[in-house]
Amino acid sequence: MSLFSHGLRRHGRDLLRLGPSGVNLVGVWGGGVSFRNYTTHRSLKGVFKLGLAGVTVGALVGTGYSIHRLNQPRGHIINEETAIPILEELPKIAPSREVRFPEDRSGLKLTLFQYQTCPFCCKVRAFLDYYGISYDVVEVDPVLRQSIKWSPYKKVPILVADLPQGYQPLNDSSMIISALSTYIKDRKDLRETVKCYPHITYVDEDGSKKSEIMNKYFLVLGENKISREINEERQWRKWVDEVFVHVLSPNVYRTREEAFEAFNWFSEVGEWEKNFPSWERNLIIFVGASAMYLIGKKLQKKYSLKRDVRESFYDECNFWMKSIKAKGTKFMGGERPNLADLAVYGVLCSIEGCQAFKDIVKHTKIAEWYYPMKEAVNGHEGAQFV
Ligand SMILES: N[C@@H](CCC(=O)N[C@@H](CS)C(=O)NCC(=O)O)C(=O)O
Ligand SMILES: *[C@@H]1O[C@H](CO)[C@@H](O)[C@H](O)[C@H]1NC(C)=O
Repeated sequence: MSLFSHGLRRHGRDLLRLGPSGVNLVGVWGGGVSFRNYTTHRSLKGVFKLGLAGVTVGALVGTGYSIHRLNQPRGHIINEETAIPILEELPKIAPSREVRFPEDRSGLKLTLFQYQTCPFCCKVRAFLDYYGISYDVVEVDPVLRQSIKWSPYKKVPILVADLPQGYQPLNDSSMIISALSTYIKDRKDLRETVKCYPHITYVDEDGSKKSEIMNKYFLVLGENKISREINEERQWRKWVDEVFVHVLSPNVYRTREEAFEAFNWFSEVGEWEKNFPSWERNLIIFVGASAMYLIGKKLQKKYSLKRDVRESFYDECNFWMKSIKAKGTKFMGGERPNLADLAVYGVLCSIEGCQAFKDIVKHTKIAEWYYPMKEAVNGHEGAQFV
């Protein structure tokens, strides 16, 4: 019997299939990789589940919703009830940590279910930190995922707002940011705002059911002030989700050495030493880094990156920096960051400890924008607008 019996769950596309015995090592979907269902050997199962938990943390694989994919012919849209649920109760889960800003005037009570180095989770944290909005963090175990069992949506980040009407879960990093931005700007009832982001469900070309959130880059503003800036900000946010994140993984896991370095850094920021015994941590790092190295190669092809993937990374960074230069401002948003700045920054800071990051700092002008951004986010410079 093979150790990895039917492999790590997949979604979207198989990225690594190791032979007919069903050794399907890694499932990649969304932006993440999870190691699940990998063994039928009962006694080993639990051990491996635990041991491999956290590998997703390093999963800097692009989202399943790539431009590539969106451009492929679609199946049909299913007309389904898209009532957006609100919960009366949420299982009592102790937060892993609490982020508190004394100056927070948002009046929001938020819990972020996340993986520490998932780029989409970093994006949401960049937003909350910049605006100085307090939140609790629940670090989700990427294999067992008990702490999000209550949710029909199976990815992270999930943000839960404790509202007078109940607990309101918000799915998807971009939708979370749009809904909260609307709240900051108009102080509109968050529950009403959330209703403006319905899901459409469709069957894609290989017959699997998919769900997408409509309008996720749109704020729900009272007046119709569709300016050039708003349009531009939207386009860039979409670019981050559909293009920019996809250059990350092949770069972070470009060589075996880099993959190992990256996983060691994930271990550090994810406090794996605290969370796992050392043999387990080593196993995660070994299996994770080896798998992600191979997956990186597949993704390079899938997203048509250049042979030297760094070139593609530099290209995208240069594209971003040139566009800011053309505006002649400090940030894309002007003298202050906008949501596009926060999105690019959030995704990039998920790889700050990796060689790929050092290389873009060295070979592009990204630092001229990145470090002022970091200062703005860590200094909660947006707090005055909340
Ligand atoms: N479009 C989503 C993508 C979120 C996503 O793909 N998250 C990954 C982690 S990086 C995930 O949860 N994958 C499923 C899993 O690991 O169980 C967003 O922007 O929030
Ligand atoms: C979250 O996702 C679930 C499952 O896809 C869906 O039923 C629910 O309506 C979503 N909630 C929001 C606020 O979008």
